[in-house]
Order: sequence, then C-alpha cells, then structure tokens
Amino acid sequence: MAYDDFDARRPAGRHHNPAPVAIKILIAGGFGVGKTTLVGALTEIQPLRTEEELSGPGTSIDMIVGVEGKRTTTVAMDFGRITISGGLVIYLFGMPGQERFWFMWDDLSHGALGAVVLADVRRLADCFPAIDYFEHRSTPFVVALNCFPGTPRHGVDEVRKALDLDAHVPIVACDARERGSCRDTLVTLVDHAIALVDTAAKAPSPSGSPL
Ligand SMILES: Nc1nc2c(ncn2[C@@H]2O[C@H](COP(=O)(O)OP(=O)(O)O)[C@@H](O)[C@H]2O)c(=O)[nH]1
Ligand SMILES: [Mg+2]
Repeated sequence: MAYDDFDARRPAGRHHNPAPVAIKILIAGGFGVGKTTLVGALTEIQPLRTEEELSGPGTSIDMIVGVEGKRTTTVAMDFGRITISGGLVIYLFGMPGQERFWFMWDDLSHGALGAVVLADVRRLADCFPAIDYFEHRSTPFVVALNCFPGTPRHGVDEVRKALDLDAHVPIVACDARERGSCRDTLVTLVDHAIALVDTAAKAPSPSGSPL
C-alpha cells in the first residue's frame, strides 16, 4: 500500500507528528454581552482582538441601550486557542454582535462544531439573531447566561420560554471573566453536540429503511 511505502521511507528514529485535530467553536450573542471577555478568559495565547473605540456615528447605529458604559466594540472578530493535549486544539471565534457585521457570520461559522450564545437576561432579545441563525443552520448551540452584577435571577424554564428554545438546548449560567466557568460552558456544548450526533445516528432514515 502507498502508506506502507511512505512509512518505510521515513528516516528511522524520527517520530511522525500528525497535525493536531482542530475543533472550532463560535462565541456569539448581542453587543456587550461578554464575548470578547470570554475568549480572553479561555485562550492560552494572546487573544486576537479587533477592538475599536465606539464612535459617535456607531453609537447611533448599534444597540447600546443597557451597555452605555462600554467604550470599545469588536469590529471583526475575537480569536483564541486552547490546547487540550498535544493532539487536540480548540479554536475560539468570537462573532461580532452588531447587525452591520452579520455578513461575516457565514465565513466565521464555516466548519464549526457548535456555538455558545451568550445572553444578558436584562437584554435577552439581543441574542435572538444568533439563536435564529444557529437554529436555521442546525448548528449545535448552548445558551450561556452571563452573570453581570445585579442581574436578576431567572429560572431556566423562564428563560427557555422567553427565548422560545427547544427543550433539548442547554441553558447554563456563566461568568465570562472566570476561566473555570467558561470551560464548563464549552464542556456543556461539546457534550450537547455529541448527544445530537448520537441521536441522529439512532434515528430511522427518512425512507424508513435501516441505514
Ligand atoms: N461584571 C461582569 N462584567 C462583564 C462580564 N462579562 C463582560 N463584562 C464586562 O462587560 C463589558 C462588555 O464585555 P465585552 O466582552 O466587550 O462584550 P462583547 O461586546 O460581547 O464582546 C466589558 O466591560 C466587560 O468587562 C461578566 O461576566 N461580569
Ligand atoms: Mg467584543
């Protein structure tokens, strides 16, 4: 076989280091909900950030109600990396939340395993576009309620109803500044994505015939 032939020609004593398996995870949600903060809390490398000062014209276009204290905005994306082991790497892509940057979402989401949709319960409607987007693309996602100080506590059922979310979509609480909390959120997403694959594999094929 061709591969045997290739192995035979490899210099003796040199280890074959296969390229790491890469998983892409998206961080989405409305403006000022904590996407840049979450990527920064998790990444092992200096995060790639595309922050710019909020300009006067920008504040009249973007929905800044409820986040008046915010001085900068992500104008392209956030990018971070987590190495789980030598052979597994997670790449985090923070998607820009403002409507005028939604044209980038298709490119950023290409090949993603799934998404964390961050939400602020005081501005829940801001995450509707991201939820609609992932639902339509059948991309696995979880909703993570970012716990800002003074955030009213809402039950999971209440939030699920307000967001009109399917029963199987996980809703978790997180603190985007806390690495452990963000890690738990990613674990929930990966578990959810695996469960969806298992469910799909067990489902009968549309024709009713076994796969
Ligand atoms: N108290 C608190 N502040 C947060 C949290 N997450 C983000 N922030 C702050 O909220 C502001 C907006 O966060 P940012 O990550 O820029 O939001 P983005 O627009 O979604 O990227 C920043 O000033 C953060 O420091 C959180 O979990 N708790
Ligand atoms: Mg940002």
